[in-house]
Amino acid sequence: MRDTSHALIVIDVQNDFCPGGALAVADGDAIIPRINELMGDFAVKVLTQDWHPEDHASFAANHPGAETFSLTEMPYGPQVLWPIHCVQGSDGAAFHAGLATDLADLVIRKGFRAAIDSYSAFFENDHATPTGLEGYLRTRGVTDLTLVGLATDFCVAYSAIDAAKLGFNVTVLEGACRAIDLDGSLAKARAEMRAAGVRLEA
Ligand code: VGL
Ligand code: ZN
Repeated sequence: MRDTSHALIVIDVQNDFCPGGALAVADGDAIIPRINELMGDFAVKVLTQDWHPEDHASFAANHPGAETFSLTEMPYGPQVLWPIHCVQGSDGAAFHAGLATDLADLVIRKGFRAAIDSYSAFFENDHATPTGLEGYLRTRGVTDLTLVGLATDFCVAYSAIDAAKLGFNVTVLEGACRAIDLDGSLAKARAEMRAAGVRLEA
């Protein structure tokens, strides 16, 4: 068991990101046994949950004429338009039934404001509005983070980069993550994580 300065952050292991879900990540559920094992190794365990209202601005369906997976410009910058996913209270937004959620200390929800997306567990996509996770971790004395979950190239990468910028020592276990890989997004995310000082391990 690692000491209390080291937290495991499990990103978005929800039905909609697993096979059969609305924004399924290939083999998204394959990481669950390893994540459950890791939860036993860490003193501090946090789960994140993508949690959108039906009128969320990241849904292509809320932009008449826009194609799913196209890019649009939001006041805070470019935004991918996604299929409707992780709607608050839906089965798709629930954690995968195989995930050992009972072991978690904290569940932090993100993406609940209609006008702004939140890939990162720390800041919404304006890179300014905090989720509160930084304060939680700092007040518990956490300095080191290990990140796992879905998807490597979006919510995991954004979270890892923000955490590194905030001064945490960050490791991403790529073997316990799976990617969407949209137009080279995985290669780009890996390069950006490395540049931010994130350690990438298997
Ligand atoms: C995610 C796209 C939209 C993720 C969440 O968890 O990586 N990706 N919402
Ligand atoms: Zn989302």
